[in-house]
Amino acid sequence: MPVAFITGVTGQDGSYLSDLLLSKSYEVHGAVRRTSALRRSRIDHLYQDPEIYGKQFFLHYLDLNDPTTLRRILTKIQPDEIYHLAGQSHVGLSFEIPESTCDLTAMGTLRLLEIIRDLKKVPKLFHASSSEVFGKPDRAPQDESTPFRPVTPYGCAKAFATHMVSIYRNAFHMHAGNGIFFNHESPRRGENFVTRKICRAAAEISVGKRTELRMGDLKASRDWGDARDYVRGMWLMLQQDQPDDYVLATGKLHSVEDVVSIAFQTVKLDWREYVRRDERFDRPQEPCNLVGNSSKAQQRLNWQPQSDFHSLISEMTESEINLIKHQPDSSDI
Ligand code: G4F
Repeated sequence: MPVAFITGVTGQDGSYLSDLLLSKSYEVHGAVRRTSALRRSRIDHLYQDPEIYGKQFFLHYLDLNDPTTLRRILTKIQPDEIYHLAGQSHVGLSFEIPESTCDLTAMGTLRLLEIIRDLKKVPKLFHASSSEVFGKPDRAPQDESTPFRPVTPYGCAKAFATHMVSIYRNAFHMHAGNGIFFNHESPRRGENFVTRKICRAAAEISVGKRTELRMGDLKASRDWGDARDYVRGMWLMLQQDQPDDYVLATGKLHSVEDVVSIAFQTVKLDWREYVRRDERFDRPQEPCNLVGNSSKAQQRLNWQPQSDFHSLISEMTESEINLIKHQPDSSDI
């Protein structure tokens, strides 16, 4: 049974990756932060299954700024593969908390690399990098050879971590690779990311739970894919003989307005009646023209995005409607 260790296991990608690895008979260990608000809903189905939790799936309390604990856990479980997904992942928020964003995302990755380097059996490493490293790129679409020009604290922290992973791969011959992933969404997306925020609002407005949706820049555009395709890419990267960096993207740009329009269409409403512009959601600086070329992953990993943008946004909106239906009304409690 191969052993995998996942940082960020409670997030969207960590939860789908756990599902995937467990279906491939891995023993999966996940790192969870010890916070007062324990939100693990995305992995509840694994945690609450006595046939899985404690047998094939294990959780460990860990903070990425606590290297002694990290070293102890990794020495004990001796993973074959590490998937490093944890970090402060909200780009807008990185302008409010730049220092902790860099500590967790940039230095956290370097600390992990240092510990891995010293392990007796050096595991393979996947690092979740981001299209944010390209910032304002000088070409489109972007691929593995496009220079990094980040414009956000988050993008800068990811650029540092991405370079460090390549440096350790080359200097210490580690099987370490960066997945330079463009935006990827799903019903498990965090609630403060734009697609989930919109799909949830459309669903709530359609059942009369709220009356409007306040939004930042509707003209902003992104290359949005399906998270389930992207975690498959992570696994494929670590199954290669040679470690390398790969861009995963759909190659298609859509605007925030497109997301709004599909979500409201799904609930049969005209979005113009409900969506209001709110400059509080604007960022001091935005990347532009972020659209990826994933030819290398398509050729070498045989990776293809399988879901299309329209059905992804509709699925996310329908999932919100289901969640609302299954949430107990406060009068029932
Ligand atoms: O959904 P977002 O917050 O995602 P963003 O900033 O592109 O970052 C995500 O994708 C990156 C690339 O994979 C990851 F590295 C990162 O960790 C994260 O997963 O915003 C998307 C766009 C932005 O241009 C934003 O300004 O939507 C725009 N937007 C407009 N109104 C809004 C809003 N974003 C949010 N979150 N909320 C709004 O009201």
